[in-house]
Amino acid sequence: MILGRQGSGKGTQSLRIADAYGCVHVSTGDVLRAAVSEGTELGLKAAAVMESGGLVSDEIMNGIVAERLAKPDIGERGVLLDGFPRTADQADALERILTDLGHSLSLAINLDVPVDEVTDRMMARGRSDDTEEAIRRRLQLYEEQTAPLLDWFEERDLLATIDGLGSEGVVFERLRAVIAKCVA
Ligand code: B4P
Repeated sequence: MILGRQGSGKGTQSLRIADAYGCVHVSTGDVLRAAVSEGTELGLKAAAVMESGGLVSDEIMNGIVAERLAKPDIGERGVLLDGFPRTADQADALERILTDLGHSLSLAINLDVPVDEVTDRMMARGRSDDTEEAIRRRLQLYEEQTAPLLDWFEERDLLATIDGLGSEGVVFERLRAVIAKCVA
């Protein structure tokens, strides 16, 4: 799985990793954005939360991930989780879901990019939820809810912190180096 501040490039690098290793890419942000654009019940619930820079509820997110990880392609190809877990409750749920399915987590990548840089990247990205206020709120929630998970992964000896500054290609080579140790 890959975690990091919003705008650190998780989505960008996840596409490269999935392409290089043939694993399934599960992005909770993509699932939510698809639901919003299709106007489903989930999308209607998620839209306002995302626009404000908030986090969609743990109950909803845990349900989405549990359902997706139960599909057979996950066992066949392996999975890269992008943007989940983001809270302690989601991390506990992930551990339970994987145990129930007979799977386990092999690596947690922390894509480390400083606040000033992710702010610039999100302003340049210009997604509809990238307003100044939403960006400020998202980064505050990251420090409060997601950053403490780094200790959770460290305690389980799963954490690798990668410098996310530099070109996309340079960052990808750093990621490959840690993934290689894990899949060897
Ligand atoms: P996500 O879809 O996960 O997106 P993100 O964290 O904002 O960005 P990411 O890190 O993927 O950065 P990107 O590659 O786009 O979340 C969106 C929202 O969904 C959340 O705010 C939340 O509301 C909700 N959500 C998702 N998961 C949830 C969960 N588990 N629980 C609750 N709510 C959840 O890169 C950013 C920009 O930088 C791009 O423009 C990119 O081109 C550029 N970039 C990338 N790499 C670069 C590099 N090396 N150098 C320069 N620019 C680079």
